Amino acid sequence: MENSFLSADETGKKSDFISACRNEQHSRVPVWFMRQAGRSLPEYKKIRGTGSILEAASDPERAAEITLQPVERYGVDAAILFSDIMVPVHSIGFGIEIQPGIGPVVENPFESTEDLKRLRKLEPEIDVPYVGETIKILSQECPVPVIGFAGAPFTVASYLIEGKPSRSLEKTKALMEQESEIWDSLMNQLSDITISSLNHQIESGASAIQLFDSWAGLIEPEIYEQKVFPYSKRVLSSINNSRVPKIHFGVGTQPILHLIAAAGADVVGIDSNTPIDTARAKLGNEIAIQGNLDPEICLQPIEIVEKAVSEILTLNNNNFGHIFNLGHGVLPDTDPGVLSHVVEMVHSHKLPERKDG
Ligand code: 1CP
Repeated sequence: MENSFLSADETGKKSDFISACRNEQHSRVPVWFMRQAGRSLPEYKKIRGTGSILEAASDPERAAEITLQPVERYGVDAAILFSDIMVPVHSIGFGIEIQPGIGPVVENPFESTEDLKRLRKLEPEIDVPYVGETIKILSQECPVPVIGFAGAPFTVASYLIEGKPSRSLEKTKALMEQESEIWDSLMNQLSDITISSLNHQIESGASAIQLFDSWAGLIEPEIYEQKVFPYSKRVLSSINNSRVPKIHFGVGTQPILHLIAAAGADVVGIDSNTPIDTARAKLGNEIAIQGNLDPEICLQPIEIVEKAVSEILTLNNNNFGHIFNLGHGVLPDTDPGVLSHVVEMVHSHKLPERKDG
């Protein structure tokens, strides 16, 4: 299926989000929030059901409705598919559960060569047909572009190896440094799975994709460059449709920002510790930037939120290549009213006409 949100010049169907991804002229700063779906919204809790998020995500009608909820509530400029980065590896039977309040838990974590046999190629139409079906429903019903996504091979590998959420990533670091061959095979297999998953989402109608390498900033820059970067680069360069913008995001990536861009991103997602002007000084003005309001600030009094939003808009200096977002995902205790207010504030900031045409 053709995705319908190409740039204004291509279809006449205008999207500020797609224009900003391409650093093209538009009048209003686009905004969406990572983890905007399925978090604190009362309407989500109502239809979420009691099973695992993996069950809710595998029901296309319900997953499409959850994806649309933040679009309707906040008026954001993009929707992100309701799914999870662990869906592809779960679907091929690696033995993953997503436990409420914890996150992905692996019954038998990845340890040795033997475990490579538990991975295989992803056949999206057979393994995750519901992802395609959800996006097809959204192509009809969603008024704004739908962002498909995947976890980058490194971040997914870290969950498979650690077995549960971890911020020290000790086992992952040990494997990548001491078992080079196993690491390469694991990363190659995960890259293939990620590529199939993203291309399937694009073929089903996703208008942009985001590669989440959430924990890329937890390893040393030199190690990132040798052991992680080549695989993310392969993933991003294997996207079949060159017109679909590619967003590449991680937390704590300031020291490796040039590599996050060089992996093949059209948009670099930055966290809240990397001021936009610092990111631009490193990356230049051609590449678009997404971010970066601190999600913790959204728990503060509204005046503090307003000040932080204005500061980001000021630092952006009316650059067209900016998509307003948080520096990481929406925190579960966030008042939805605060996010609606952020959207109003961002939208009320008008961009001037581009002088260079
Ligand atoms: O807006 C959305 O919520 C869209 C759907 C979405 C996305 C984009 C979910 C649903 N998960 C994700 C991506 C995801 N999942 C990432 C990348 C983004 C990020 O860095 O936050 C990561 C690291 C995960 C793994 C994961 N799944 C965690 C984090 C664990 C950790 O290490 O801290 C958690 C808590 C989950 C469960 C999950 N995924 C999604 C939801 C709504 C939930 C909560 C559980 C539930 O409601 O049952």
